[in-house]
Amino acid sequence: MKLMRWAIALTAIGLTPVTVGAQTPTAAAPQAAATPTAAAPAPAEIAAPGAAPVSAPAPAPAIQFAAPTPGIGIPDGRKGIQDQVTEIGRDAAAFHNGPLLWMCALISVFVLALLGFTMVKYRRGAHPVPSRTTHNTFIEVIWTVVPVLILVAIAIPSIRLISKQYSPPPADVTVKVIGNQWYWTYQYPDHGGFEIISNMLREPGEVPAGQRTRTDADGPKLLAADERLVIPVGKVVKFIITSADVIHAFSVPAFWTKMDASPGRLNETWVKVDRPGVYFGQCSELCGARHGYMPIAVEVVPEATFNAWVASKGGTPKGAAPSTEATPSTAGAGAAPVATAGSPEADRAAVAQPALNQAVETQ
Ligand SMILES: [Cu+2]
Repeated sequence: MKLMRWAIALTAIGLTPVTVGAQTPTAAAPQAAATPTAAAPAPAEIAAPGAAPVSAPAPAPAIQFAAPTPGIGIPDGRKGIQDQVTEIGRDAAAFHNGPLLWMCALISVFVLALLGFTMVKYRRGAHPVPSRTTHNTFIEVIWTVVPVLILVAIAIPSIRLISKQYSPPPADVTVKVIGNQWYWTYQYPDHGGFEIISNMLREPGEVPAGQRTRTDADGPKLLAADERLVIPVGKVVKFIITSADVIHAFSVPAFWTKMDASPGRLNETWVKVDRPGVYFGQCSELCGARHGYMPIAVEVVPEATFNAWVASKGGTPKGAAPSTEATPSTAGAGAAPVATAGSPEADRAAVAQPALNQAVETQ
């Protein structure tokens, strides 16, 4: 009888942690397994091993990343600017493809025609004695005033566009984007401060067996990333952009977004994407040996899906008290505050971080 009681007690002790561990929201996110935030167990779960299973919150579902749409948000061989999915992008692309290109073409043709006309008409054979004309007030006024008018015609819509880009509406979502050699870190300060580390996905055969490799559902070669930057559709998303080491540039062509990520400096840009989907970009500033291997994969989803994704990463809805599970990564160089960039702590973190980087590991 005594033996039986011991057996029951031991069974209870052995089972309890397993039951509680299975309820962690982070465990429900398979694609997050590589991130430190997902791997770190929440302190509350460790502190209460005996909690009744029924009183614990249900695990938040992880979202499934969508496959990219051919021709949208990815290069597809067409020349020119990618199809734009933001209002500013559409305005800018229309301005470029319309008035600007026409003006460039007309001016080029006019100058070429003028050159050809002069070369033929005033060639040495036809004009053995060159003209001694040095000034013509009327023509000088024309060639000064007309270019000025052309530049003013270009400047007015350009300045209007720039002013729109630099006067963002109040942000619904804020994402801090940190460039690292050679991967991206995305932090969500308004959603509990959780952090995502995004590495390029390598091709099958390029990494040791068992590691995740790229599939067509992830995106094209060199653009697919293991973790995507997820933002809600139709919402104003503010990007605060900086770097933990050298100058990078955060660029997503379909959003008309390109902004330098400079160490010790916070640059800001914003987007309001009106179409769900997957959009790819790349670091657009030469930043070192693997500059070409730090893609940006953005997934734009409905707000409900965004909230589910935030919960699956241990985040909280905007404005809610930070969850105890949303412990920002302390391992990443990106977690170091910008103000301390260059400090011994930041240097140590920068050295330690590449251990998480699949690209560096397999270099
Ligand atoms: Cu870079």
